[in-house]
Amino acid sequence: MALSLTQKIIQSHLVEGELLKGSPISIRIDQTLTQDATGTMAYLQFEALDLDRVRTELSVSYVDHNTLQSGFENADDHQFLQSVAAKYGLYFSRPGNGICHQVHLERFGIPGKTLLGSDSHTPTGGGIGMLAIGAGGLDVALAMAGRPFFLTMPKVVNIHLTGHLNPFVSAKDVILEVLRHLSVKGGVGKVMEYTGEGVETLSVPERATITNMGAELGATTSVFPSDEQTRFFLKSQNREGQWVEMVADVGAKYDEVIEINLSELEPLIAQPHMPDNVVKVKDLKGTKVQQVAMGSCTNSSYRDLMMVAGMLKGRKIHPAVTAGLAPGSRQVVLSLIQNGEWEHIISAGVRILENVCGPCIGMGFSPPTEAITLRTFNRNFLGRSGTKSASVYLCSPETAVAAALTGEITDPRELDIPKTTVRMPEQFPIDDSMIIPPVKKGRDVKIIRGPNIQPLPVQKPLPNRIAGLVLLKTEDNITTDHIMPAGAKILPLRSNIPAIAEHVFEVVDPTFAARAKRAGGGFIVGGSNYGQGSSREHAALAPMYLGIKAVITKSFARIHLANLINFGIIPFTFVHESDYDRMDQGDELEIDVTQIEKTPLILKNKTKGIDIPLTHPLSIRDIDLIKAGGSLAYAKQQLAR
Ligand code: MIC
Ligand code: SF4
Repeated sequence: MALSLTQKIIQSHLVEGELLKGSPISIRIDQTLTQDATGTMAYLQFEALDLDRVRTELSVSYVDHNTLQSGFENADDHQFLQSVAAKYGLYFSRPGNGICHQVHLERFGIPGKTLLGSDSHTPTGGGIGMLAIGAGGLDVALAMAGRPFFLTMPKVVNIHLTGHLNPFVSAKDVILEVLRHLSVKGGVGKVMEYTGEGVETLSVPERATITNMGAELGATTSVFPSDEQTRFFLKSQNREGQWVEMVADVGAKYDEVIEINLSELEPLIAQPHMPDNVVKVKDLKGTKVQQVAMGSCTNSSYRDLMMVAGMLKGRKIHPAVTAGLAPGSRQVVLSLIQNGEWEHIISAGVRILENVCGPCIGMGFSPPTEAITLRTFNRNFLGRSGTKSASVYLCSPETAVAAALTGEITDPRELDIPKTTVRMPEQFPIDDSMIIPPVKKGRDVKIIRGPNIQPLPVQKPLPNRIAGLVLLKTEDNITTDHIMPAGAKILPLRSNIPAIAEHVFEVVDPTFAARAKRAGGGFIVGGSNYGQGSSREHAALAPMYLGIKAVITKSFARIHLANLINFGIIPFTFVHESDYDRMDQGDELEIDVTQIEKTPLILKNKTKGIDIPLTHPLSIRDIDLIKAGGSLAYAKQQLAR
């Protein structure tokens, strides 16, 4: 049978199951990555597994999220992570070296390999032909322990590209077009596989922009073939030896086909507060802009910063706009310093931030009250920028620079700037001195644990009956940024669950944590696509700590669903979606879960005096795991065998 590239990579890594869409499978993981904001938990969990060393081909621990260090907390985490990496045989990318996904693409990604990362934008690796998937920290810890990764065999959607991008239209516009078409839930249960002659016209970083933001579709991942462009990129990184050709078989069948003619695309922009709220840039022409932020794992590559520098050359940032740039990696900055382009960015008056996530996750550079800010990032969820009243628009570097120069939303094609394209270099400067390689014998390394590193809370085994109040009823498309916000105040508490739990649902209802504690826990009722966005398992772990027993929704997003199961919170869905309307905050509920295998289960809404049938997406393994008190307890039993 002719296979798609996705199916080929899955088949060559298959541990259990069959290539039957919708059925449970498990795959071998070759590489893992973590970042500091999810990594501390992942390594606490890995430690709990009592192994000497990671069992992957390669595992890398990056520090890129929590680097403000306005107190001891972030710095404590960094020391902890560095000592863990030394002890267990991981590469450690030091703070300031760059954003995990950008650096991984440059220095570690290999076509045809599997990569599991504790960050939802891990699919960036699809730009180099990897099957790169985002997951919760616990799943990554288990992969580091050599355990397979469990997922549902995805549908494969073919995005067939023809034509070529016109000047000032870029890869970001491609993925914004896909989001406009499919929405933030259009990719759930699917892998987006790019083919067609348009693919050859895109460099690896451009492809990575597209696969990166495929996360916003809710997709399992996105993947490009590995071809001559991929070889060229690997060669420029002194890694040509790691290149292999990876393409779909001729005649491969796809579950869906979407045609995009690159030549017909125009500059696009996502309006507040969802990445799929996409319109043409020209439709917003003239809207005044107060801030422009460039960078993030979506748009901070050599290609993007060269475009920014080229457009800024000899020009100045508009006096009404503050512009900031957080470069993707030290390598990108070094390249632009060496070729002389960096000067144009500095001369124009751009504020230079660290080579980290920074403003993308609300770590500094928050916009002013009620400001309009144009960002080259991937998420514009309410409050994520650190300013709840601000309006965040997502766009390409070209559109961002156009606004920075004119002070208003402007189609970059209308600027009086010669239309240029960026040529990728034959050779990048290679300096891995900020990546500390694993030590041979880690056994004697002592793990450094400052006071910000608190022990893991554990879940109790599943009782026969769960009861309590509906503590919150939410709408559709609730993100993990709503459930467990990030930003400069909360992010430093990622390795301290009792402290971070105080902020659960803060942007939705600041009384939530106190009410949950007072009630001794309870239930959350949600709409569809509940838990989309970030992979942060804190959005499950902190509610678990507050005593949340089950979340009852119309549907769940993939990574959050897995995280809930991992921490023993039962994910129920309504048999009849209309029953959502029969539930209110404050209702008293009771569910008998002795026969959890058999659906429907009956939820007794005692306040309303009605019975509501519930079901769940749990596999037999998931049920065992929930009964065992969560994934960690279950895995320890398995490894002990
Ligand atoms: C994000 O973009 O939301 C993050 C911060 O990178 C998260 C991970 C986290 O919350 O630590 C993600 O995308 O998974
Ligand atoms: Fe960092 Fe933003 Fe990328 Fe998340 S989306 S990894 S916060 S740059």
